Amino acid sequence: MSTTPPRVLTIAGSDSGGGAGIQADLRTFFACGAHGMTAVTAVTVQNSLGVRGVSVLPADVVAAQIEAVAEDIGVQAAKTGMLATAEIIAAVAKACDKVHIGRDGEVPFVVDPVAASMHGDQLLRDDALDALRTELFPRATLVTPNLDEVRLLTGITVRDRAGAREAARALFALGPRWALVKGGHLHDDPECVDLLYDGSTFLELPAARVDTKHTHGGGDTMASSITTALARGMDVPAAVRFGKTFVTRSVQHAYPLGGGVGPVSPLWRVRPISDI
Ligand code: PXL
Repeated sequence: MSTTPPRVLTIAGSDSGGGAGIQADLRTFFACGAHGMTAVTAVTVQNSLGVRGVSVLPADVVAAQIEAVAEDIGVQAAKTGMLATAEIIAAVAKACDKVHIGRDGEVPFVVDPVAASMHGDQLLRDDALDALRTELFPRATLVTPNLDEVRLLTGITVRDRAGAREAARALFALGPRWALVKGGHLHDDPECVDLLYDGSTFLELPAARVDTKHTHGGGDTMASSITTALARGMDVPAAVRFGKTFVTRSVQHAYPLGGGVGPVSPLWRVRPISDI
């Protein structure tokens, strides 16, 4: 017998191609030494070329998964990914309140406001954006939008580092304790600078841009590694620094897959079988 590792929960959609969504979250949790649990929201029919279909689960089934694992196994930190509909968002908010996940409960809660895939496939219905803003953001310990999601959520188009500050202020005004604006989509910037804001102090986190098109699941991997660090008791700036390093290394180890976009890979943390 050994010690039970930190238990972390992802509330997210399945990517049949194994690169993003709950599959990315689980492999990141594992690579960071945590026990991963899932509340599945939707099943995407997907490969490296894009999303062919989406089947959304009933909102009460999503809530029941959260409650089942929280009541028995316990959750040290949780994150959200693809939530698909306003009904699911409302059910997640209610279930999280019940089991004390989120801002006024004891359990750190990372809200990654996934809206679309890299191919532009919609993963969140239009009418769900408002639910994300009003029901989940005020419960979040940390929100982690990319620049496309920033534009959808705040109306601000970020073009430079000053714009990122304006966006961080607007996100913070929606109620999370911390907002992280991820600069990876500013393709003209030779660095990927993320900006963390707690309502008073800005923390810039730069990393060199990696020259690869294989970045599927990058946002999920970053949010999951941050969530695991929070479960281990790190504070938010330390957890975000860890997540930034973890995702940068995972992008450096991204690999081609199928005919399209390959995934970032946390496999750099795992020893090959021959090393046993
Ligand atoms: O990387 C965002 C994301 C999250 N969840 C699911 C996805 C994607 C991107 O494709 O398919 C299920």
